Formats: sequence, structure tokens, C-alpha cells
Amino acid sequence: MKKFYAAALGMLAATGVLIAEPASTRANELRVESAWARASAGRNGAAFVTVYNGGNAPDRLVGVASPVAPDVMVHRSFEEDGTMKMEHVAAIPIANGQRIEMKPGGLHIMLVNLKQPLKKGDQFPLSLTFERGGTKETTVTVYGPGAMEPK
Ligand SMILES: [Cu+2]
Repeated sequence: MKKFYAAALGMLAATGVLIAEPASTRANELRVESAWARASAGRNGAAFVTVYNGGNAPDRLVGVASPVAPDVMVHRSFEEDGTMKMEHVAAIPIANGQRIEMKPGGLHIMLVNLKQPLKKGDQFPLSLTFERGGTKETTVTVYGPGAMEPK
């Protein structure tokens, strides 16, 4: 009797999970399609991710973190009076169905005060926190110092 009860409870729990949120749908909501970085030249590094929001509601990227640097933040590069400048971006809205592609000269993830240089061929973890979607872990691959795309 006790065994049967446990099995029934287990089934109930599994069904409850399915109704509340199918695991497959949740996994597809926010997809990190690419995560790469340039080999670093100084104390700071830059990483670039492409994120696709395949869910049915808008979301916002509100946090970035990595064990390779104590200070990690989203920056936007822009040109002003012929000079390239960077500014901190607190949150990046991503509409449903939208893809955000970070790349050199635009949005990037700034890794400030790297604990050690990023070398070509290295890989390191990066976590992206979304307002609705929670935290997604990804692995960043390091390419050459002047790489303009992940290769
Ligand atoms: Cu920057």
C-alpha cells in the first residue's frame, strides 16, 4: 500500500510539472546561440553573445557574470566626434521572436580586471540573467585578439 501511494504521488507530481510548464518549452524560450570572446591584450576582455527569445513574452537581459573577472557588465560601443567610446548598459530588452547579436563595435560583455589573460582556444563559463527567464549558463570560446566573429 505504501509503495502504491508513493508511485501515485510521483505520477501526480510529474503531471503537475507538465501542466505548469512543459520542460521542452521552457528550454526553448531563451537560447544562447553563440558565446565567444577575443583573446585579451590588457587587463580587460570582451565577450559577445547571441541570444534568441523564442518565448511568447518579452524579456530583458539584466545581469552578466563570469568567474574570469570580478567585474562583468554589458557595454555598448559608439562613435562620438570620431572617437570610439563605451557606455554601460543596465538592461537589454529582447522582444519575443527577437535575436540580440553582440559584436565588436556594438554591444559587448566587458570583463574588467581579468584574473588571467584570455588566450586563443580557452573556454570559460558565463552566466546571463534574464528578468523573466532566470539565469542561463553558457560556455565562451576565445578566438584571436582581432576576431570580428566567432572563428
Ligand atoms: Cu566595453
